[in-house]
Amino acid sequence: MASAISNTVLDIDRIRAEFPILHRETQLGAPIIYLDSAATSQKPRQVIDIMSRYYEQQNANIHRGIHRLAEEATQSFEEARNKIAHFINANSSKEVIFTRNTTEAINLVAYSWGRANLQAGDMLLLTEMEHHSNLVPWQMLAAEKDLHLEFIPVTDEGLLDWTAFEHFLLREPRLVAFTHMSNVLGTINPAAEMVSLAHQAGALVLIDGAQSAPHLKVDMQTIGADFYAFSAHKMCGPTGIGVLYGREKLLASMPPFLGGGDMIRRVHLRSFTPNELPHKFEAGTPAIAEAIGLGAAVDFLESVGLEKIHQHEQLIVSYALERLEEIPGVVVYGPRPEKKGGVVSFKLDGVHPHDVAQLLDTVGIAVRAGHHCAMPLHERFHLPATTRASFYLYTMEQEIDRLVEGLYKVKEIFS
Ligand code: C6P
Repeated sequence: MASAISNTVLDIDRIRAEFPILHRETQLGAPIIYLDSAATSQKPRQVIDIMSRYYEQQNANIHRGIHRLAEEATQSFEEARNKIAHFINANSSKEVIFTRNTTEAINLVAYSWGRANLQAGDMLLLTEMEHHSNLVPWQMLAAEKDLHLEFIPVTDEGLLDWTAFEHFLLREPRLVAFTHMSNVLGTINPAAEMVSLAHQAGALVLIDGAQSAPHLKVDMQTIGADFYAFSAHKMCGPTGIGVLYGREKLLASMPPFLGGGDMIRRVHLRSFTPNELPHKFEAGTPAIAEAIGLGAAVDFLESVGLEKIHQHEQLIVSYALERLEEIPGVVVYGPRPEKKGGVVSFKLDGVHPHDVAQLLDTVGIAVRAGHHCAMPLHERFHLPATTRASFYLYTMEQEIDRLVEGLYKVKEIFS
């Protein structure tokens, strides 16, 4: 049963009823408290059901067969693409490329656009708050092509250093690549403003939307980025599928990433002609059931409303910060609630973050501990690791209360 804050914006009981796993009891005989949605979200019944229905009634390969099942499967797959194009307000479904996840989407840009367009000495501007997915592909490319990487620093408050950003833009980077929302600090970066400044400086912009697309209304026309990458599994959809949005003209000018079936129009023994967008970037049999599952996830999120989801998370994160800061010895990283999404990373003095997470697990609370695939950001704050609680549309304030009780227990054990 939910209480005041939880029901301010959303009908939380109705939402939670859609997620079977939230009713699974732990060894303690109570429902699990899942505070690890930044790692992966839980899935509503309509996503699980549509994927089972696909395998029970439609399963066939797509874009190949001319039999009824193949036609139906192709139609469902392409309908999912259309839903996603609508969800992010792309100009056309040709701008929606299915990948395995955010990581593969960013690698696609590094390999295809990066290899074809960058030359020795070119500069790429990243930030200190990037997930490894938006660092390592560029490091690999920089080593191969002798590129120059620069990083917008992060302030003590957990925001990007704007003066440094403007300063770096004067050096005319070819690409600015940044996360829309940090998976550690929760910082929501002012994406549209950053894109506008980067474009004025002549750079293209890639945004890592892994943590933003699930929680904020992301509109490609308003944000204006050239590339935007996200993963289904963090937005109520299945694992194994992600999206690269790219501006159509840009994608059309880029060489294919992987070679094989479906990405070609014609093949001869010594040559091939690539297919049209979006198929040019989708070699081999794709994750068909997963794309359909992502389509259902997008329907679900839209039925609740992204604005409402964000408002709910703001209330939950404000409450979480207020409660956590009451606990002596807890230090929380990242900006104030107005500038952040539903992610709270913290340390508890004298206790290793892994011990915190392990002890919380014994009382049925799932959080993540470690560097969260953002080692340079942890180095920036002189931290080997943090404990992270992350929230979603199904998170209730009572779960925050249980987290706080759990942390007091951890303190007791280590005192
Ligand atoms: N962050 C977390 O616990 P993939 O693995 O490709 O779906 O997403 C990668 C990724 C990229 N950017 C950001 C900002 C992310 O948060 C993630 C995934 C998870 O924080 C798993 S490490």
